Amino acid sequence: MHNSQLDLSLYLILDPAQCRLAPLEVALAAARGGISLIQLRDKRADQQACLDLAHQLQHRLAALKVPLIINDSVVIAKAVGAAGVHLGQGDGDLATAREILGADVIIGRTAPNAQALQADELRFADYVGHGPVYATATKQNHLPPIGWSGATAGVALSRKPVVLIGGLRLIDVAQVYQTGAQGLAVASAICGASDPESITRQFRQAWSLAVQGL
Ligand code: TZP
Ligand code: MG
Repeated sequence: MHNSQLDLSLYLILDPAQCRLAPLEVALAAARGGISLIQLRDKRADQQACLDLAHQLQHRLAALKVPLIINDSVVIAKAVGAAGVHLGQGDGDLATAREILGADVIIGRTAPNAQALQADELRFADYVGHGPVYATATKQNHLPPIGWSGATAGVALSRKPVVLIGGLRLIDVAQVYQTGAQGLAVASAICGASDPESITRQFRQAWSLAVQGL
């Protein structure tokens, strides 16, 4: 399965509510800047608008070989032929998602604590999202921030690749790498930028430097 080539290093959470430019433009700019993965996190009530945006993104990103992950919805992921789905703790069980989507589709799970990181159900998942590292305005009613010591402990505990999330900025990239995580997920740092391509490129460079130990 192509999931073994999963590159979580720089993971954009594309949240239309956070975007300064049109979401599709942000996604394409991030792709040019070197993003490794894009998750559509569209909390709008208008399901048709979500589906239309998912279709457009899938069409454009597949051509650029950037995997598109759909947040919350196995149905939308399946309908648009997305590369994957990301499911929070309340978004349904992973065994069913795997059964519906098949072996080649990426399945991510939010795992905010030790219990979730060690859950048996993760045998159906390809990666976990862990955090929030910092408090963030992007996610409503999020759990208390885990900080860097929590993030490092979580990564050590996890049997799945970990992407850290929550309030992460450019200055945090080296620290993310030092936890042993496979990458970082950011929403507002890229969506809220006036030049999302440039900031993505800076994230990419910072990650490359961290990998090289510089
Ligand atoms: N889950 C935990 S924190 C978060 C999600 C979806 C939001 C991350 O957004 P930002 O703007 O990078 O803090
Ligand atoms: Mg969810």
